[in-house]
Amino acid sequence: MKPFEKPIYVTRPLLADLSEVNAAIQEIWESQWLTNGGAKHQLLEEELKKTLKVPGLSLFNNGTIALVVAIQSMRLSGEVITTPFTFPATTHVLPWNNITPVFCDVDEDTLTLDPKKMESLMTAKTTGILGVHVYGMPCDVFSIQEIADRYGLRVIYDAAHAFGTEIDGRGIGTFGDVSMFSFHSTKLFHTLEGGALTFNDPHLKPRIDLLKNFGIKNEEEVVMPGINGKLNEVQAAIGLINLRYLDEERRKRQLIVETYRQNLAGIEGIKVIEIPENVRNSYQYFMIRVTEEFGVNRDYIHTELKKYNVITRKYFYPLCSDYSCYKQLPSADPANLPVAHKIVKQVLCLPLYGNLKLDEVEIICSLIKNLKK
Ligand code: T4K
Repeated sequence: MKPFEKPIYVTRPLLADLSEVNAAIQEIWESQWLTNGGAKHQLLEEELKKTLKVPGLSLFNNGTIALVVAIQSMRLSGEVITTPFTFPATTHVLPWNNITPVFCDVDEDTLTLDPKKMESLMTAKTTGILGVHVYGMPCDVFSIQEIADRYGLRVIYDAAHAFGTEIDGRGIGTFGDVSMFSFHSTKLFHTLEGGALTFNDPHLKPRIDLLKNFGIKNEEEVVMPGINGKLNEVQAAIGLINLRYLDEERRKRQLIVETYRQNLAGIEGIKVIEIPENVRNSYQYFMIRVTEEFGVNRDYIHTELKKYNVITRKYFYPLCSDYSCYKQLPSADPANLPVAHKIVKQVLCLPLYGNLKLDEVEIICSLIKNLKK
């Protein structure tokens, strides 16, 4: 088989028709209102509340700053229990808030926080749980809430991958105290860079909005040490346009995922991510696990596919607990994280984006099958 002429990346951003973008920018220019909670910002907040089925939402300039603010909004301190199997941003927001991350192992099937392993990690300093709906797969939100209630802890979810994920029709952003969504260009729904916090408690909105705007209450009062987390009007406009393309993008991705599943079914040593029946998929990533039975390992597949111009990604290798800045923490000891250490060597995200052609998906699957020993 010949390599693809152009690289096939793990993802490509949804690009709206440029004429729509130009028209929106013209409107913004005419209004002379470019940022600081303008009309498009307000409209996008309202639209996203409906799309995500959440009662409260605040937009941000990126998901990471949103998560920093989520922790501030909950007044967390001391130690927070979190997963090592995630993008660096999830862990990093804790030391940015003077909090020590306490790594908890993940569940072998969902690859999210394992509630059964949480209680042994609690200390008098524990104030919260920070879970990640990795690849849009929901954490065990019910068990986590039960534990949090018993110990009086706050629950924050990193839902960066979970735009549109629902459990039994309930928006994923309604679980826990606060959830963060990322609207980075690599996400199914994006605003170039951007993000949001969602919450059920209506009293949180003023505090979160103050925290993202320097704590400025009015011209003469600054009431808390806030940061600049604001999304500008051009980004909000891109978001409003991209919302029009959302259903189409989801449908295209669904077909691609089905094609992968059909073509990879029954291959010994390739496990495809299984989203439970009562869960609506976010179609953010298509992850496979390469196990021993395949005969060659994940890294081999990753390298070989590159030779054919297929650029897969080992999201999320290495574990955050193995970064030089965290590996000295007691909870980062591999003995505490056996499942995470096992699965992190197996995971591989294959290309998934609306414009990926189904015959390209079939070729990628054939290339993988040909590598089996
Ligand atoms: N929590 C979790 C669980 C996350 O996954 C993330 C971000 C965050 C928190 C933080 O949210 P933000 O602060 O970012 O809103 C990318 C994204 O930059 C990052 O947002 C995302 N997760 C992560 C999973 O993926 P990289 O380092 O893999 O990006 P990069 O530049 O290698 O891009 C991946 C591929 O996407 C490229 O090979 C090609 C394609 N691409 C990328 C960009 C930026 C394009 O085609 N066009 C583009 O403009 O992190």
